[in-house]
Amino acid sequence: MPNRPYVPGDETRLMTIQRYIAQEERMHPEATGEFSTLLRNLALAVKIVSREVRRAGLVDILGRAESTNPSGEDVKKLDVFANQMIINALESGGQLCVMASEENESIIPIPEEFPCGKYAMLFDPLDGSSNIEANVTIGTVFSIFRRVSDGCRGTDADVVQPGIKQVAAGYIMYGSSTILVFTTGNGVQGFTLDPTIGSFLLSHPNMTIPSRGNIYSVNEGNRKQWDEGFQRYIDYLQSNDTVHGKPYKARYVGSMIADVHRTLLYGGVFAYPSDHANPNGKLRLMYEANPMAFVIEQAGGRATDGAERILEIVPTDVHQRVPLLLGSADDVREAEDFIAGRR
Ligand code: P6P
Repeated sequence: MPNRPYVPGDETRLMTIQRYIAQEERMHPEATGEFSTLLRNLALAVKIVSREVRRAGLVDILGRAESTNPSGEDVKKLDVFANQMIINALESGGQLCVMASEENESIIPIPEEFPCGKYAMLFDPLDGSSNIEANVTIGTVFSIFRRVSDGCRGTDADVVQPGIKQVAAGYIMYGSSTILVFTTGNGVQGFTLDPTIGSFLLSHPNMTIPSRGNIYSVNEGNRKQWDEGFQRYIDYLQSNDTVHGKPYKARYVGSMIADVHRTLLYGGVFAYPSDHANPNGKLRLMYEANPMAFVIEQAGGRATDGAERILEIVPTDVHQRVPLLLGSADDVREAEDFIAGRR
């Protein structure tokens, strides 16, 4: 059955995420159904997170949680809720051997009372949460690996793997609508939540990114700390060269998921590069850069640290930072040329 996208109003063409996952499972005779159940449970968890995000201004869930995360960043009440919601929804299903979260310093073991499975999942429960009070788009990012350790309970080795080993990755964006975008290595699919029936419906089948765009997305407030090559790249994008489609437009939300989703749809480049103050950039490799790199590459784009492919970086720590450039392949390669001094 083709992945017929949902046509608003045509209720006979519903391709729910459940049906899509079941269809994918039938295409893999070796599938045991564990992976499908994991995705379904994650979809359920993020529907509840979406509900809380949408009514955050009406219930006592805004504001700080009087704690900081492993990155030393203020934790918001909604961060805590989203983190616990995802852990509670997934720890008992029997598909995971271990989890890791931006909000938790160490790995999150599966409690003894629950069976353990063959997958390990990392997630950023609510990326961009500094924007919550301003009602700016935020989101959840996830990355799933097959376990590498023996035994039942997982270990650090199961969550600290190169991005090329991911079996699935994606994000849920709580924006004007709630959209779940993910890949299992077979292209990129987007599902929009229809709150009237509580289902994610296939709205963006087989998403692909243009080979070149005309938008760049970076925090220009860091300009004076950027390496010289990246400064020259942004100067180049701002040059008055209309024959070659310049100047590019500047768009920066400050929520990675919103900036990456726009880049996926419209093309161009999103960057959080290294700078003199942050030689490893700001974004996290394991639960921000890796999942986004998997999605962007599966959509035909490119994702590097300015030189090396993100997915081939061999990690050493679950919370390590990495410089990130991703988006249209031609744009990212052009940025790399400036960074390397080839232009
Ligand atoms: P800056 C949000 O806090 C976040 O982790 C990402 O979602 C976003 O891309 C980045 O930080 C924004 O950082 O330094 O530009 O505010």
